[in-house]
Amino acid sequence: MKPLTKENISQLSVTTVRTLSIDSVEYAQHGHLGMPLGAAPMAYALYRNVLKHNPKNPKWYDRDRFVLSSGHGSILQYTLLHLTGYDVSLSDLKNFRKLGSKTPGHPEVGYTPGVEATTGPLGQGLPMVVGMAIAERHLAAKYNKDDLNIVDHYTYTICGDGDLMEGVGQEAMSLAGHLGLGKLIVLYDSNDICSDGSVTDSNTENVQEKYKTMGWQTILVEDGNDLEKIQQAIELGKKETNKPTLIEVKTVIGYGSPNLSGTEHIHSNPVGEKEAQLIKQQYGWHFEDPFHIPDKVKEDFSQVLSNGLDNENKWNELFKQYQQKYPALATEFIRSMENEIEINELSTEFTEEKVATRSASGTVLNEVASKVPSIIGGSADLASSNKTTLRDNEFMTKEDYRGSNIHFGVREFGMAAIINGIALHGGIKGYCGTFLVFSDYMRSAIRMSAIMKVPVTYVFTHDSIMLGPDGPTHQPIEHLISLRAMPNLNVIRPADANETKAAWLIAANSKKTPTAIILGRHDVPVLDNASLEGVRKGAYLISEGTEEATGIIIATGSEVELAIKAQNILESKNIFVNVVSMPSWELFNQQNEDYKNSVLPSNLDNKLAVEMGSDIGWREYIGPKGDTITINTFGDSGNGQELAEKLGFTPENIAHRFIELKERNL
Ligand SMILES: Cc1ncc(C[n+]2csc(CCOP(=O)(O)OP(=O)(O)O)c2C)c(N)n1
Repeated sequence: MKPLTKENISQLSVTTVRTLSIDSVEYAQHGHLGMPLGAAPMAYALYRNVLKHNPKNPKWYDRDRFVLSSGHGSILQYTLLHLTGYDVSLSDLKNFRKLGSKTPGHPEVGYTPGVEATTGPLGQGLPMVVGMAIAERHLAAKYNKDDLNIVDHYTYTICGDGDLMEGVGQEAMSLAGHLGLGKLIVLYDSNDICSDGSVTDSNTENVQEKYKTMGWQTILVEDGNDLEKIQQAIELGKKETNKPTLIEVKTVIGYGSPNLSGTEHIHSNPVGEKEAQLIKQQYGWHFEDPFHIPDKVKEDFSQVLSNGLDNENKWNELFKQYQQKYPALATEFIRSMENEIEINELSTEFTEEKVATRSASGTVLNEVASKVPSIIGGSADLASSNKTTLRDNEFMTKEDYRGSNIHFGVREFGMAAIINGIALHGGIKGYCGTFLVFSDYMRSAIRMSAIMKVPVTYVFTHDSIMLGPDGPTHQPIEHLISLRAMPNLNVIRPADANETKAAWLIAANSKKTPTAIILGRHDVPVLDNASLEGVRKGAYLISEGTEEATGIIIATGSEVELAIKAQNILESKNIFVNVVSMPSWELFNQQNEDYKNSVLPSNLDNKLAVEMGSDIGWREYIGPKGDTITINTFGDSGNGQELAEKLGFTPENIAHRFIELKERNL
């Protein structure tokens, strides 16, 4: 690498990025320093010279998006946010990794102005930028008119070796190549080192060749300190409009550290005061005070603010013209970007006697799409099973991004993480679907939706052993409780078509909480008393006993039908029970005690929960003397109905088990 000289103002700025990173990590006595020291020049090039952004308005619609996929190098991003004038102060840098700070351990969207996505789980930054780039192309295709390109920006990320080793990154990059996302540029911080040592201990593939075959333009920058070459590579990336670009920038991890650079020993943790001094000496840094920013550097970065303001003003002018020419579209665009579009009601009527909730979902989703112009989504190659296709819309292709349907291919994890990126971009409501059992593949991305408060919708069909012959690998058991265990995720398992409609209303109007709608494959009756208000409250009395109830059968999804049939059997024996449909634990938990007690009175001991899934968690609702009919083993291959009977999911057995429970509690 060329030595850095402080004569050059850009180099001095890069050095300042490095020294601020050193000081912040030393101050915190925690954090990853290796990546920031190696990748500082490319991050500087982006923030100082490339990004179209206005630090004073981090929400400007047409800003370039940047995500630090190597989230462990967060201090690099915070340093640049500070230097370029975002609302991140020097004391925020000093509070790096402290409780309640704007500078958490990994970048977290919503906490730090200028952070577009939460990163840290390696690999997931890549699908999120792919999602953002898809969103940009889709909105551009939809809203840009004549020469009024109101949506016209690039998406950038810096990723590391770790990101590119993760499967989820590869799923997303493969789709990005397929869709020809020409405005996506990935800078690959190629330092050959990861946490445990050399990348070659586990990886020998030719990264560039690999992504070339996936339809990417690839460029090599041999010296990660060469700002000019980095800049040129980015320009080449911008010129290639039909392919996404991967720029492999060769860097040295922990650049400048005489004893640790180029090794895994500087990947994480502070280097200590002595080594920190040695690194600064190596840079020719003569300032004694920590967190020092030379005036020349401040001046250098001040250009970003004036450029940003100019760019945004130009866009404002453009948008004014657009508003004059296309007022309705302009309003729709703003409302979509602000996520203001709400649905008051859905008019779909279900007149059939029986309909599978997955089919009802498909019908309702299409009505939702007719009311929410900004909805896009798809399935991981199971659209016809998940009923996720928007019938009046095309599929998105490389040639035409207007389609609201996306063929995600068999890439569940990538799909979910891409949907997060699409939603984070703004302007679009995202959904995606697969079988419930494969939610495990997507779990980390679902968790990221919940952490980031991104209100995407997951459509999970084939929700129980009732799917039958595909057998235990396809029959979900622990999945419901596993999803319910996740904070800030609404899990809704509707009992019938009308509860499904309610679930979609909740999902489509959600502002900060993702929703998992859990749907069945087999037909269930359209129930008489299914209630939107009841679903909103998570649980409600769907069928009242004709005389004072001696107990309650609580059921979810398709088991509500069985519970109501069991209620009838019990009534024929003069035993009266109420049936509670409980589509969502999370929504029920949010109700006040009076409501909860009115639905599940604490003075009624005989509570029997019926659900084709694990019994974990039901005790809270059935009380100390209640019981469950659930499944705590894997299922079996065979006819779904026969399997259900074998496992006790029949009205007769439910009635029988209730009588047993009642007698036990006498
Ligand atoms: C999914 C996931 N697995 C493991 C980690 C822990 N981890 C953080 S950084 C890292 C190594 C990453 O290597 P690289 O991308 O080369 O980063 P560099 O060493 O250059 O900083 C690991 C394993 C993580 N954050 N996410």
